[in-house]
Amino acid sequence: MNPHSLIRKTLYGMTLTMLPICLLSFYVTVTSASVHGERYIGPVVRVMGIIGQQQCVRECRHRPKLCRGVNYRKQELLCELVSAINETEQKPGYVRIELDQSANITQHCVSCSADEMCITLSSKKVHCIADSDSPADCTSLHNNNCGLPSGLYRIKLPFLGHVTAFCDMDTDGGGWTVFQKRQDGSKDFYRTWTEYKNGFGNLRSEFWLGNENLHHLLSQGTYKMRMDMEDFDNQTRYVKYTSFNVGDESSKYTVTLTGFSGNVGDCFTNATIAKVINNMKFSTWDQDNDLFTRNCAAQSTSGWWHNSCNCANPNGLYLAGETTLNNQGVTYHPWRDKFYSLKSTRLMVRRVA
Ligand SMILES: *[C@@H]1O[C@H](CO)[C@@H](O)[C@H](O)[C@H]1NC(C)=O
Ligand SMILES: *[C@@H]1O[C@H](CO)[C@@H](O)[C@H](O)[C@H]1NC(C)=O
Ligand SMILES: *[C@@H]1O[C@H](CO)[C@@H](O)[C@H](O)[C@H]1NC(C)=O
Ligand SMILES: *[C@@H]1O[C@H](CO)[C@@H](O)[C@H](O)[C@H]1NC(C)=O
Ligand SMILES: [Ca+2]
Repeated sequence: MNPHSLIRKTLYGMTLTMLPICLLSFYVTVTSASVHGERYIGPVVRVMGIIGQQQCVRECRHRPKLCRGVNYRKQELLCELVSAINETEQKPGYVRIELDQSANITQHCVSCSADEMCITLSSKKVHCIADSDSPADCTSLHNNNCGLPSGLYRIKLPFLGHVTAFCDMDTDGGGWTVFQKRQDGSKDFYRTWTEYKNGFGNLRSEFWLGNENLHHLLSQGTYKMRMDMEDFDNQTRYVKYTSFNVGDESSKYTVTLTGFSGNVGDCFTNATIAKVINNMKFSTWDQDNDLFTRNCAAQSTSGWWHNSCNCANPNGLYLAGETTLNNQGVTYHPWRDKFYSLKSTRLMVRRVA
């Protein structure tokens, strides 16, 4: 153990034992509202297992620039810290507690960043302690905590730092970090290279997580990929791949996959399909990296791993069902052909090693 982390550990140990004495005097005037049977949708910025409700509230107070409230589940002693309290949902077994972090105690913490905990060791001294131990993806959140619901969580990616992601904790065993979602046409997906690089949309509805995020997320290990889709007859299909990787920007975010399974034809790796996705570079209307003489992204109105041009176009226009436009919609050819725009799609990854 290096000296730095030893000091941090010691400090943390001291903090825990001193907390009740030190902090009560500061926080005694702070009111908090709690509601049973509900939780904040979040984003959840931190999950902590096996701690009591009062400690959960304290953990929130220690992060005055990050935490606005907590979701607590007594049954599992599970604590979720959230950074937004403007949206709630009914959820049996939960209590949600709003904290007033605007009280002037936070003035002691102005020197701490949002990624640090503010710990008061005495009335004079405030320490900013790095809030280590952030989850690397939705898989680790899921594996380390029982029964977390699907929703928004903060994860920490190499080089990029903290990023909020949508975690699917329900489908096929859970633990999926979602990188694409279509469901209602509320977001425009005909976007530039830079927008696809950085990500866009609304994590609560439709979004692209971003090629840069996706690349760094996948660089952490071996990941599976799963694509779920639904048509307007409420039929569903999925495909799944045992390995999925996306290169960096210098490779134009080249995608590689292996190990197909699913209940519909394989667009991603079936080598007998001329427009197979495997090994393709990413293309947008303003950056043509495809194998076609013309511009596939412009022709299919989407950013995607175009070949010449594609076998699936999940980022196409939201045309909602039958259409006369040839392959401009949200298509998946082996299922509902080029003239049918799907109701919903979801692409997501889960770490396997
Ligand atoms: C809640 O707040 C978040 C960020 O603070 C914002 O993105 C979101 O749109 C808000 N939702 C509503 C319903 O106001
Ligand atoms: C915090 O202190 C400032 C002045 O120092 C004051 O204007 C403000 O109202 C105080 N806020 C609260 C919540 O007490
Ligand atoms: C599909 O499901 C939705 C919501 O459950 C329902 O309102 C709709 O009638 C269903 N449509 C068909 C074609 O079954
Ligand atoms: C692969 O493509 C061929 C030719 O298009 C097709 O017959 C076969 O069913 C496909 N296999 C899968 C797994 O999709
Ligand atoms: Ca081209």
